[in-house]
Amino acid sequence: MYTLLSGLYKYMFQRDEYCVLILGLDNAGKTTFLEQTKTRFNKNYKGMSLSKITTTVGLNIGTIDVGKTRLMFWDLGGQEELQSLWDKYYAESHGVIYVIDSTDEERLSESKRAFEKMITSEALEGVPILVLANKQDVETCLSIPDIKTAFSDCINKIGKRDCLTQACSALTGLRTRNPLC
Ligand code: G3D
Repeated sequence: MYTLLSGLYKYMFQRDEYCVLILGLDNAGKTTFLEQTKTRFNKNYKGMSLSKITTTVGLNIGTIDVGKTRLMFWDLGGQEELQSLWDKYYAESHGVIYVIDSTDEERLSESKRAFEKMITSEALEGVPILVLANKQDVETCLSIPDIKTAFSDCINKIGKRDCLTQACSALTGLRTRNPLC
């Protein structure tokens, strides 16, 4: 009887939980994206003002529920010295959101190197990746084809996993769909 009731309880109330890493260089907009997501999906969430967010040092955590699924986001600091900590979280993750600052052409190759290191990690093999070309609200930003060119030599390292690139603005919530790979 207990087993039956506990099974019923689990069926009705237990959620599938997935852990999603938010990675990218510092200043790419990871925390802004996380706050925007929490504000949109959590009805009563009163987040901080998006324009007042400063770069992540350490780790920010956020949770949203979508139907019976719970997504736990881990927004990791992107400074060079913190990138070495990313792989400590790989084994736990079910997906990665990689955020690129589309306004920062100077650091695009640095972002590509960090991306390449991440996708070639064995612990992330097969884990789906969403690449966000962020800050598309800025008129002078790089386009998806520009970013695609800069990242072109990584594409064959993505393997068979699902990978999609999306142009967006974490600040405004703007979204346009531009599949890259
Ligand atoms: P990080 O967590 O990746 O380090 P943050 O990045 O979320 O802290 O964002 C870094 C800066 O970029 C912040 O500006 C933030 O407002 C800005 N930013 C984030 N996303 C967008 C976006 O989509 N569009 C624009 N225009 N700016 C964005 P400050 O001035 O506080 O450094």
